[in-house]
Amino acid sequence: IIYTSDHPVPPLPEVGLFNYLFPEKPGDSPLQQFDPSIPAFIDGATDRTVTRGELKETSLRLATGIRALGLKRGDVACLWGLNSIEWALAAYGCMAAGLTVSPANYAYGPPEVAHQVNNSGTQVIFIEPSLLPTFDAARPLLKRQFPASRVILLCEPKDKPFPSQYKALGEIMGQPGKAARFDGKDSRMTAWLCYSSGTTGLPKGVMTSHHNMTSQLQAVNVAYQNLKSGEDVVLGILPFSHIYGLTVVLLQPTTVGVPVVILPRFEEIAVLSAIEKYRITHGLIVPPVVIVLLHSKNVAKYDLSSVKTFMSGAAPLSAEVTEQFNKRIPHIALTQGYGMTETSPVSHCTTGDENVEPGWVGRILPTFEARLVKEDGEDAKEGERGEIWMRGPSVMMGYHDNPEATAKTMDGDWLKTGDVLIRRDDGHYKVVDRVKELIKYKGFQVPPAELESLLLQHPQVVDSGVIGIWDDSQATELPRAYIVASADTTDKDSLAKEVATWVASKVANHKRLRGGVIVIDAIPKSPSGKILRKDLREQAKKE
Ligand code: AYL
Repeated sequence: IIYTSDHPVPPLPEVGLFNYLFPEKPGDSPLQQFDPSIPAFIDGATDRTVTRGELKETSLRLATGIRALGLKRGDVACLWGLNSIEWALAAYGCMAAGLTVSPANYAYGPPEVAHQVNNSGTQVIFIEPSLLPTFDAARPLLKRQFPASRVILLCEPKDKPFPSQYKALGEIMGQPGKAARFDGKDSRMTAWLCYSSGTTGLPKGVMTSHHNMTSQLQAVNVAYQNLKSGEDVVLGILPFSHIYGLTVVLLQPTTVGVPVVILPRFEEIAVLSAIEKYRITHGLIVPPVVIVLLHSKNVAKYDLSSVKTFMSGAAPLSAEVTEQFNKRIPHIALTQGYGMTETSPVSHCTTGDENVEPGWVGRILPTFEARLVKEDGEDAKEGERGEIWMRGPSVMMGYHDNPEATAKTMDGDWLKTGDVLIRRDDGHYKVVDRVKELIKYKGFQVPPAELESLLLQHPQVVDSGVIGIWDDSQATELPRAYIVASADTTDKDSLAKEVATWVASKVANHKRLRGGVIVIDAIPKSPSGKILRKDLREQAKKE
């Protein structure tokens, strides 16, 4: 049984992402074109504004500068920093130059960023100056040398650290060039390379083509985010380096002429005052932010009357939390989306204007097709649980340089998501379980395989299994490690503590073992040696 959307499929362009956003000739884009004087991005801390006209011109000037560095269409750029106007400009400049952009998580340490830079084949890195020491620490792990010309700082020239061997973004610009073209078949070339562990193993580069992304933006415009130019303003706190912030915050508002107020991270007072100051109408958030707002004493102190919608996605939002939120802030519609990096990302959402049951993720977006497959391979019937498989023009081209992982994840052109959903007769879906390894801490991916192999490097850990423990109070999973201690271990409690601290010193903040470290006698395994995470989860319930 194949399910589709009730919405008609919008036009799906076969053109490069940049020319879809800023067409060069008629026929490049189905999008309405807007006044160049409308703001595209506003820095929520400094008020600095970039208009649509400036965004386009700066991107085309950057394209010339990027080409002058010897880079060409299809080469890979890594973008590394917190959300900022410079980050946004660098991203649009790379798109104009036709580079594949691989955005890295700000919190990454040297081994994590080295994995992504090496695996993606990054040739140029755009980096926030505060991360230079981390990058220098990663250099010995890199396969490629990065001469000073291939390291570009994400800051204004006046804010460059002094002395600096590197140029700031504004210092590499040339005369406005032309955007690289990706017509027809070329629209299947990789535009974005975000990293996701998928259903198993280490983070892999998800090849999101120009066509994948333009199809997603077309679908989102019809069915996900109803934004109107001249009326709406979007809150830009979700990291642009994760597909959620990238697609729905960095790119989609530009398609409809709506400004984004950029803030580097979620900080309660900064967000509330930005909402009041800029009359923000739409917030893209994750469940832990809903919890903060729910319990915040500050919500009443700010004027949030401009807000129409908060869309929560990337992790489960329960019925209880939704109901509490609706009671506390009734004028804001709290909607929910579901999707994954591999679907560019949104495949399901509620829209706020229909009578949806709280805790459900709504209907399928146009362009997507879905199947619900039971463990025995049969189709799930109404109300029955099944793994959801997705198909359509926004499903990734595959994992970069990893045909084995691609083959395991795809069944023909169907993507096996590893998520278990139920579907009601009226086309609404609810996420009820996850059958893949992935843990999510506040919407960020925590691949257990990565933590498990790290744990084995600890001299007193002989085996390990990592799972997520649900924490209601923060509406997130917390990564927990079960470890087997070496025979010479005398004090298991202090080992557990020591291992948690040791891991924290080696991984990005969101991967810390906040769910604890527990020493056990043996890690439950299948006869083939696979960790039986289900058994660990059962054990956790008993503790
Ligand atoms: P990735 N409820 C439960 N689990 C979810 C939900 C949800 N609403 N959304 C995503 N997930 C889980 O690639 C699920 O296990 O996400 C899925 O396979 O980092 C995994 O997260 C994907 O992790 C939205 C809604 C963006 C979702 C997204 C996708 C974020 C990318 C915008 O409105």
